[in-house]
Amino acid sequence: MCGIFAYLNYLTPKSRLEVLDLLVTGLKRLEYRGYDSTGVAIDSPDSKNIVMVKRTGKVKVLEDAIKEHFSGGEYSEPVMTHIGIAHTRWATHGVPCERNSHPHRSDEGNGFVVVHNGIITNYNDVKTFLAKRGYEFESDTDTEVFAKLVHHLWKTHPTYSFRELVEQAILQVEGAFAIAVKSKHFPGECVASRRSSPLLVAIKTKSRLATDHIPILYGKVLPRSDSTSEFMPEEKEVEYFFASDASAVIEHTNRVIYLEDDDVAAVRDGTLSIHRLKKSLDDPHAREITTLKMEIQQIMKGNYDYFMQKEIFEQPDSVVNTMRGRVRFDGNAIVLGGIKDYIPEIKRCRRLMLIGCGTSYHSAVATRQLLEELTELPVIVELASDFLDRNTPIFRDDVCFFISQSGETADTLMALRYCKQRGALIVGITNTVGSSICRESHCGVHINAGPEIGVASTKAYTSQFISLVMFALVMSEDRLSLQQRRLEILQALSNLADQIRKVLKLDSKVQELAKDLYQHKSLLIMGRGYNFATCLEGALKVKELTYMHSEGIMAGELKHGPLALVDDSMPVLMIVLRDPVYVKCMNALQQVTSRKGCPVIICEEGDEETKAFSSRHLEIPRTVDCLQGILTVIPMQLLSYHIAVLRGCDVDCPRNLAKSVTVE
Ligand code: G6Q
Ligand code: GLU
Repeated sequence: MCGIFAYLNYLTPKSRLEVLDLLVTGLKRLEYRGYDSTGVAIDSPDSKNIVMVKRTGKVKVLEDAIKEHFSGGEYSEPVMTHIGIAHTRWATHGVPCERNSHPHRSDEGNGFVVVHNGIITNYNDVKTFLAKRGYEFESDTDTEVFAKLVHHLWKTHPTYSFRELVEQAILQVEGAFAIAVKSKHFPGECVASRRSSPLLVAIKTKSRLATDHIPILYGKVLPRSDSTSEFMPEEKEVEYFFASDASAVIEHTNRVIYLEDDDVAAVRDGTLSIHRLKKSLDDPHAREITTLKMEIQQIMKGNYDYFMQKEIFEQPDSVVNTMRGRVRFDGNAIVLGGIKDYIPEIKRCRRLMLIGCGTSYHSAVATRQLLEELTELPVIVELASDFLDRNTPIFRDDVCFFISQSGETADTLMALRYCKQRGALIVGITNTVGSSICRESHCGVHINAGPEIGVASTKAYTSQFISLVMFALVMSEDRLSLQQRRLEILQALSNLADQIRKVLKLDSKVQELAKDLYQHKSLLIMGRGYNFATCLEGALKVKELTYMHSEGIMAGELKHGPLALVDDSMPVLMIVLRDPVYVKCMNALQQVTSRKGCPVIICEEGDEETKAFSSRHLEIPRTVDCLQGILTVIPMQLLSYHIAVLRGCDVDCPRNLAKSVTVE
């Protein structure tokens, strides 16, 4: 949660207005990560001070404030070297308001200013320490202690470099953070670091970089003449961007370095160096400069009103991208390059554990039955937070899957580390190349759904679903008795994109349905078997986007309680498809209609018998039972989207939420 963006231009003249423009655009790209308040810090026109603007609300409010605040001509003068930092917040400590917005400062003179993503868990201790030394705090955040701690260290260690000050401060704080620090005492320099929250450095030069890695420095700083240990571009002019993720930098450069936990990246005199205080045996000697494959169009809305809408409609393509290069429909073969060397080990395991949060967890629920069928192994599905609360026993012969769109979710990452320490094999299923979960897994599958900006996950869900189906198919490729079943699934996968297109054509019908439902207080979504996950996921979408109460109900549980909710006014949606649990679903449907319930039925095309139970239905094409969940979830995504629009909710940025939840 929260987006950090910093921009440093070295010998590349830019006016402060241009810098502000860059900062605001960067924040807009990161807004999905948190959007309750924002702020920027740049140099004053005489470069002797730091000026900050902060606002409650979204980046647009900040943008307007900047236009108002910086109209003077002095801000249009080009500066050769400058560093600006910016933040879009998802509050964890202190309500969203200007006072709590980032950047936070060390003192009234703005000596050091900091933007932070994460939580400093020992902030109370640090605060008490600093308060005893005369520091007064002006916000309720944990972040402010960091700025003041750096200031305190600067006063007590006047010979320390900027990087050393930040390093010393980092040693004193606990918790999760990505930070970027700017100082008026160290003009033109920027220091950034991370622990458990994501951060990357992007490099822009005029000509192609001559190197593809930056060596890591350990311990105290080496003499400045040791240029081989630092990144010094061929030409002197260089621009650096620090950002929480790649979507904020891709329009400027595709050359990035993903920082690792406890890396400290410092830019001084246009030179970037990466330091670590301690060296451990498995540390690499250098950080790689990666070339991003993302295209700028991928993060633009195009003709759609909202990112979420665009992402729903991208699903015919995103599911194909997930299978691309992996599924060979002609030879019925599947290769998952990221895990193929581990398949023999996985086949020998005691059990498979699938761990995630929210929508990612639902993708595990959706595919559990197929995994049990095709792997013949016990499959355990866990919510990461609950899994950790229980200190669940984990063994060396367990294979643990960590499913996460962002690859940064704190609960999932903590669960990963817990299982890794206990010797389990770690498989990451993520959408974000270079994310923490990717890097910390032994092996994994990139779902390749493309950037997902809307906070409510849509295309990532269907791609996670398919990735797990592909894994089940790989695990069963040498099982003779399962070949017919595999062929049936492969055949269905090859038709999936067209069938999704067909389901998307229900859009206007779903919109009409949304008009019937949007003023209600509640919506129950019922189903079972392969479609239970759709009920959970549909209800989550409705809750997060529309702020209506919604519940996904296992139809088999109806008579054990939820049936009491049903009457002639309670909106109910029921998934009743022609699969092995059809008869049971029909029982549930009858239980609902005999309590005067008037459900909306999701059924198979042309299923007149089922349709006869209600006047409102959505028909979806027939597919193999284990893939139905992909087709049934799409009407739910559309429905929650349309209800949200009708209720005037912010579709891409629902209240109180953030795309990447990097705190526990
Ligand atoms: C749903 C949300 C949310 C998300 C979890 C886990 O619409 O996006 O439920 O799925 O917060 O996030 P990751 O998949 O990034 O770990
Ligand atoms: N803990 C900090 C705050 O509440 C940062 C939260 C964030 O990651 O946005 O301000």
